[in-house]
Amino acid sequence: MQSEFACDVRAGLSKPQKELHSKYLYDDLGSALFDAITLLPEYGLTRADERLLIRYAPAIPREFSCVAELGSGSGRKTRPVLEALRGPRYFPIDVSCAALDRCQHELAGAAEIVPIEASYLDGLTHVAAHRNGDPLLVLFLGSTVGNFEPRCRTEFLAQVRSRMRTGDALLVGFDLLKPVEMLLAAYDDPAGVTAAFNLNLLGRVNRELDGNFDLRAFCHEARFDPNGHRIEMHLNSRCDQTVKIRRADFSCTLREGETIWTESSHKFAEDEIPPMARAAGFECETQWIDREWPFCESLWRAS
Ligand code: SAH
Ligand code: AVI
Repeated sequence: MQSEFACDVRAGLSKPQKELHSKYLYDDLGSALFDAITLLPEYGLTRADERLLIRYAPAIPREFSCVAELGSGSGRKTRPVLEALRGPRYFPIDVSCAALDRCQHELAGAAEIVPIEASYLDGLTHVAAHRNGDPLLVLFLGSTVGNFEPRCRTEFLAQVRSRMRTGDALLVGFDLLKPVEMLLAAYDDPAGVTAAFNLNLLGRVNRELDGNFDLRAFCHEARFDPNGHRIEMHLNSRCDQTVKIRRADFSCTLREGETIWTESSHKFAEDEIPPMARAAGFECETQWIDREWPFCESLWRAS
């Protein structure tokens, strides 16, 4: 039987616009490359998020003795929240084992840490069963919400809500619309770190599914779609080629210039956030904005 990864790769590469799901960017190497991206001068997103959390964590209501984080990554930015809540029980949820290891190391001493290696909703179901009636704050930082397609986003947020109780809260980070040049530089940096992050997805297919992608036969491409308000990452084939992926029992051909779409990062307007909260069963209580790198931290209450 084929793994879920093999089935998803096969399905994604069979579409007219070939695609690979962005959750597969984060194997051990991918998680390390993402951490490097957060340090790039051109990628201001993580620093903006961190500035807001340092500044406003003390304003988060103190009642939450249980915190779950969706896609915690290394957890570096989360320390001020855990400290403001005076050491709650903290459940980082991530599909990347490497990210969870780093998170435990990074946040040692700030909370009682219970790592959960799972997808977002499965992880949150587990938290719901183990919260012991404690008030719950769910964190969804870094604008990872922007990696969802709009039609899936509201459904996903409603699914998050259905695992929470009335009075619980969700703190969500949104990267706001900004000049296109800033966005293109952030997703196509001159040091090539984002390119390596993107190409590593093909490397992962080779390693885990016995594929024969030649990484040098692809180039990283970041485009802005002004209608969809999103940056898209693609892998652009430099030539006509055929690729075999043995453990997916699949081969595919690519023409020169054809792309594999690997990620969308949606960018938001401030005023579209409160209606999004309402559509998913929350009330937006507060928005904190960073003007240096336009970014919004939005605190929602489960209504
Ligand atoms: N929250 C951190 C990390 C963002 S990177 C920050 O703001 O910097 C996105 C993280 O989500 C990665 O660590 C990745 O492994 C994880 N992730 C991606 N898709 C996921 C999914 N479907 N379920 C759980 N974790 C996921
Ligand atoms: C995790 N996520 C919000 C990042 C983003 O900006 O969409 C992932 C990333 N992709 C390229 N650079 C960073």
